[in-house]
Amino acid sequence: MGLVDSKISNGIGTITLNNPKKLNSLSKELIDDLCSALEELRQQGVRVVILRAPAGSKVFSAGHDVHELPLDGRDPLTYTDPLRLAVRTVEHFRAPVIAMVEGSVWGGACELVLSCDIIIAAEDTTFAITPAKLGVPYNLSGVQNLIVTGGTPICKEMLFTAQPFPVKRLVDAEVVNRSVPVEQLETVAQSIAEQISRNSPLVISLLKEEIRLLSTSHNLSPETFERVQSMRRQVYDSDDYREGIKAFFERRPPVFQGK
Ligand code: YXS
Repeated sequence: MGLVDSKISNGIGTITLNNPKKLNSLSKELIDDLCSALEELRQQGVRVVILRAPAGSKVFSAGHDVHELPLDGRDPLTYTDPLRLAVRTVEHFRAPVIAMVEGSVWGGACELVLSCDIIIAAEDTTFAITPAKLGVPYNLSGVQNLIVTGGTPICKEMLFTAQPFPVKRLVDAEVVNRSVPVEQLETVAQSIAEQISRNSPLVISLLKEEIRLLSTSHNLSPETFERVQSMRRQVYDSDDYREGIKAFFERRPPVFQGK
């Protein structure tokens, strides 16, 4: 897997996002490598996986690869898009995934981290959920994941402001399990992984799936779903969507006109 490193030791898998020149942005290539690494660890029967970036990373992940956001009228976040696939793969992975986070986390990478089962972060970590800044119409399952794992109040503030939030805010809101001094990050994550690896993998796998089903059971009528989809199409067909992406590449603040 070129853009991720993967290893296994004593039933504990470790996957390291490793495309620093692109700030671990979640390109299709990186997501394909991540999903392949998880599948390989599943086949080897891991009890738990730690997902991390290289030690000392200033950026854990810069989020969705903006170059891969379509500008031809296609929905940027459909069911089969890489970010959606990555989140589902983590959510459906039979064993717990521990996100061991340092540096800054951006956009869709926040949802990927929040889709993990346990989040341990260095004290100077920040999280910025940025669709409103880029003009991207975030999708229903993504918003649901954010409010289920993060809670509506802080998720609304993060989504509407699109600003970096210090991890302390997310710990206080019980979104992140623990923040620790960066020099303790690996020890704490490894210790939790070892505790999990000593327990029943069948029970843990069942518990993970029960929690997933109970926390996301939602009856959305087809008409409501279609109405939201038409709302999302208005966004990704808008000038603002193109402006958000154009401004990113021109390294200037976007000027959204609301159309
Ligand atoms: O100019 P070069 O070729 O060196 O490339 C630059 C950046 O363009 C590139 N890069 C990215 N390329 C694709 N997708 C990205 N998300 C991305 N982020 C960065 O990496 C090279 C170095 O970036 P640079 O010079 O800005 O580094 P820096 O150290 O000054 O700043 C690091 C960041 C992460 C603070 C800065 O790059 C940044 O703000 N990146 C964008 C973070 C972001 O807004 N991500 C959200 C992407 S959209 C997404 O995830 C969802 C679809 S949504 O928007 O809905 O949440």
